[in-house]
Amino acid sequence: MTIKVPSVSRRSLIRGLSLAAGWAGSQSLFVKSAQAAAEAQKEWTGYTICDSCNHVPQCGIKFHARGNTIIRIENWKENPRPILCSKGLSTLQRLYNPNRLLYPLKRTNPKGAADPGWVRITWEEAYKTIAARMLEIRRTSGPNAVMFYAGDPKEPRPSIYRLARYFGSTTYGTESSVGCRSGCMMAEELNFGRPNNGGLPTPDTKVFMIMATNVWAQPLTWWKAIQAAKARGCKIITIDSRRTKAAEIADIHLQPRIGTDAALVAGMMRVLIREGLYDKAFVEKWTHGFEAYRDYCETFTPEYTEEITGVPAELVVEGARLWAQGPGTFSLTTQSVSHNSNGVNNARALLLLPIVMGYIDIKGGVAFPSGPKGLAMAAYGLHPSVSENGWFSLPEQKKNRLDREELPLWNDMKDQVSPNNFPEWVDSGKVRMLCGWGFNVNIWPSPQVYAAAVKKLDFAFSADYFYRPDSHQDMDIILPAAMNYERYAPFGWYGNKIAVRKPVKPLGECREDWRIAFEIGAIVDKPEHFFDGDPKKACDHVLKSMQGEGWDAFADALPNVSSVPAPKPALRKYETGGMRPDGKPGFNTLSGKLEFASVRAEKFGHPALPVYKPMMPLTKEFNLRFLNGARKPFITHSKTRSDQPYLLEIEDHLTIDISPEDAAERGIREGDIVEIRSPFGGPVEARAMVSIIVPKGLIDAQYGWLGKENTQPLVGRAIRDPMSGYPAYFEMPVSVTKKA
Ligand SMILES: Nc1nc2c(c(=O)[nH]1)N[C@H]1C(S)=C(S)[C@@H](COP(=O)(O)OP(=O)(O)OC[C@H]3O[C@@H](n4cnc5c(=O)[nH]c(N)nc54)[C@H](O)[C@@H]3O)O[C@H]1N2
Ligand SMILES: Nc1nc2c(c(=O)[nH]1)N[C@H]1C(S)=C(S)[C@@H](COP(=O)(O)OP(=O)(O)OC[C@H]3O[C@@H](n4cnc5c(=O)[nH]c(N)nc54)[C@H](O)[C@@H]3O)O[C@H]1N2
Ligand code: SF4
Ligand SMILES: [Mo]
Repeated sequence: MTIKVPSVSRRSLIRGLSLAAGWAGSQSLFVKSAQAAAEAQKEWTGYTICDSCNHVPQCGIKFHARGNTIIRIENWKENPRPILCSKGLSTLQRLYNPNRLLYPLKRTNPKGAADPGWVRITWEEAYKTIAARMLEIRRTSGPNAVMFYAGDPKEPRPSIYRLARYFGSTTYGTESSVGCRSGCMMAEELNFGRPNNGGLPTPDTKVFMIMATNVWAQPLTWWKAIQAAKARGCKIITIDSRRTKAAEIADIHLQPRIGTDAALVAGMMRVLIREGLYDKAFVEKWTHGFEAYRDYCETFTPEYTEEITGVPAELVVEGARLWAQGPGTFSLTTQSVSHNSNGVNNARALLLLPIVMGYIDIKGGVAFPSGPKGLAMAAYGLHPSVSENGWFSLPEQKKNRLDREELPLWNDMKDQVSPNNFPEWVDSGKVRMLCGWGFNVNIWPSPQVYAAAVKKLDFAFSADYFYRPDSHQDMDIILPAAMNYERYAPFGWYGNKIAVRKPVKPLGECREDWRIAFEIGAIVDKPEHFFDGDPKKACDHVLKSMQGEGWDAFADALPNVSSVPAPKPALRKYETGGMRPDGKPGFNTLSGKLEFASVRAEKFGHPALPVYKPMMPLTKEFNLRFLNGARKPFITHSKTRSDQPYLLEIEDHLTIDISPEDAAERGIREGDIVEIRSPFGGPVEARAMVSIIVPKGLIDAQYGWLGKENTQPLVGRAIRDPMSGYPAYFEMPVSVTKKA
């Protein structure tokens, strides 16, 4: 890619100007430039939050700048998340990476050409072109033909929601609707009537269950809290298919084969019920469908459970008995459990364990906090006063949404479209334009199918930090996004604590994602709907709508983090109406109770109970299961490789873990280059690490490496969870052979 960027040095600019201005003019200019030089040397302290793992832990970053250049970063110790990990610490390398996108670009060669012929254009030209296409496509094909999409970046989302909403398109999807945490969140909503992925143990917690949550995917504060709980005597049960750090700290590690959690839970539930260990009174009063589930679990004797899950029969019993020594809480922050063809049900089954014990909204149990007004912002950076996402949930919007027929339950429950059939929508003319933020075809199985769809669109643009050939090659315009050090929006939030930023100015012509969305919105709709294009103004609006002080008061308090008002914590809110919007006792499910049998799932043709369903069978040739995407502490998806090259020094290849037995059987030794194949694709090349982190029969790897190390072509695109539409990233049977 060649991009022509005119460069004018500061000195030549000053020389040219002073010649033209004459002696008197140049003297005052001299004073001004001396001031500017002093300004450029002035040292100051700024604050921001990290977006390098985008898990919304938002660890705080304090930085020291000289002029507009950041020279050093450190932990922001007043921030509730005060410890930076390797990825966070290396974000300065990303900020000053010479490959960063700095200017808007447009293609000058036709789509499909080997060289798109990118040239620099002005923001004005970019916006005019984009807006004209949006309006034209809406006029000829309706608003839903313009698809809005945000990849992993969570921070731009409220502004994109708003843009799509005022433009009138319900074709708004994100990485969360492709395949992240929303599958588990669906399970939470089906069981509890609202999202709840558990929380950390409190001093009253006696047992903590880590459900398929990877320490390496969490901020360091998470791990420290678990170590502290362990030290004060809290028992730990870890349910993870691998022997992770979380497994090693556990009193009992239950290690089911991936995709078999529903069977493991059925086995444990049978023990809890038969031994009378569960909370009978709670179950009778506050739950729905218990008897049907109890009957279902009867088949799952400890021995049968072992047969399916691989968890020894005696551990199934011991695990259940330990869990009964509560109060207990859990952590299911995961994505893995929901990324197979029975994912939502596996997660639903796990979430029945706290329910059957009545560990719900009690001291030391599963907390259901009532946050500040508009708590929805806890979910992926939304705040309704910016996103106006309620509009997407109106029945008339849901009715016309493109996923209505394909995924009725998802359509009913979620306000984002499931974009996994985007290629089919392009082929049938339902989608003609893509407005993307952080759009990455490699999020999907068979990414080439998505890249081909981009090429077929009438028009596509994406805003990103970097130029990504796989995804951007056949787009029309690429926009440079400002990074976390350079933007105001959004602020960080931790319950009711709010951390605003003090940023540097963006490099080149980068702009904040919120600004880009608002400025486009102001052209295709009314400027007054878009905070005059100003992200800071929008943040101010959110803070005030939560009855907080405005932005400036929060900024003045830095480095301290300020709060917005929140209701007093209360327990057993289901007794007093605090769990339902109508204020009645009970839960916000269709039955009004916690559900063993889901009325809503059944209504849309799914089994009411979270039953076990076998995954794609292994074969003689493809005889290993592939856990395609376990997190490592120095890698985030496709991002951290060349963006933050310090991290490449830790590991510079796709690396699989393979058990000592499987390695020996295949003549593979540590460090060997191996080839992975599945019924759907390959070979994918990786380096082998022989490790007991995986049991026999399983290999794991990261996703996000490119070219011959890209693992996504190994995943069958058609294999999905029928409830969420999520791809089965963690299900594929594969073969592993040493490369000749
Ligand atoms: N096989 C397999 N596939 C998976 C997964 C897995 O475990 N295994 N995990 C799934 C999950 S949970 C997720 S979250 C997805 C993640 O998948 P993606 O959404 O593809 O995530 P990334 O690769 O992190 O980033 C996408 C792009 O966003 C850009 N970007 C980053 N931050 C910003 C920003 O603030 N603004 C803008 N404009 N651009 C930005 C990056 O430069 C990058 O090009 O992958 C999913 N796919
Ligand atoms: N370092 C780092 N941190 C990240 C990210 C990153 O890319 N890198 N990504 C962020 C994002 S977007 C997300 S969604 C989260 C994901 O966070 P997590 O879901 O916590 O992380 P994973 O490593 O995907 O999976 C968690 C654990 O589930 C186990 N597992 C897999 N399948 C099964 C199963 O079927 N049953 C059971 N019981 N266990 C299973 C795996 O062995 C793994 O240890 O991490 C976030 N944080
Ligand atoms: S855990 Fe690491 S990458 Fe994630 S926000 Fe914190 S410092 Fe950043
Ligand atoms: Mo994710």
